[in-house]
Amino acid sequence: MAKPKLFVMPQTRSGTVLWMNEELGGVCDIELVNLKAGEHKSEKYLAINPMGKVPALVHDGVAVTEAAAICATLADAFPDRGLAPAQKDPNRGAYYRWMFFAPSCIEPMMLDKLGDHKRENDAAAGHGTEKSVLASINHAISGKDFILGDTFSAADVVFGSTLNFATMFGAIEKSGAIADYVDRITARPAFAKMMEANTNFAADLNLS
Ligand SMILES: N[C@@H](CCC(=O)N[C@@H](CS)C(=O)NCC(=O)O)C(=O)O
Repeated sequence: MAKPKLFVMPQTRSGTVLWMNEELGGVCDIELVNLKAGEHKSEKYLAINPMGKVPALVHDGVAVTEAAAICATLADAFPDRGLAPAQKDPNRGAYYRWMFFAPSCIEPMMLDKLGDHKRENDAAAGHGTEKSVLASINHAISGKDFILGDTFSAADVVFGSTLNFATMFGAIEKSGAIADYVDRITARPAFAKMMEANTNFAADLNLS
């Protein structure tokens, strides 16, 4: 079986899928897409992701975009690594819940906050309010090490990566259970390997 291929740009949301790749032991081939050189808008890349965005995955001839979907796909492709609950495990629902919550609620809330964007009708916004998103984040992680309790999973890669960005950019305060969780997941050896790979890829592309 050909290795899955990740299309990434260092210092972007690609960090999430590069971290996932490291948690799996480096199962993917990596192709750099230089956003600065406009490679994400090339005909070749738009055939993979018409959004013209990274990251993307091609596995067994199928293109997958969206960092969360890529992490879920990779976790299922390598079940022996134990990064996703089995199909019939009741925890599978919680795993999906928080994996989807990160891009659909935390991320838009973060962008609203950083862009000082006010909405007229909070009830119609799928990502709720800053207050409800923060309450949900605390509900997801308080009193346990990881999203699923004692077991680290791909949901922590997605949820944790989003929270790490949100606290780094100042959209969410890094304190209490959120600080403990972010510190815990970013202390993982695979996270450090991803950071090192990011630095090397940035040097390959002559980024400062
Ligand atoms: N919803 C996508 C977002 C991907 C995204 O916005 N990627 C940015 C880099 S962080 C990008 O490729 N921007 C280039 C552009 O839009 O021109 C995901 O979760 O993967």
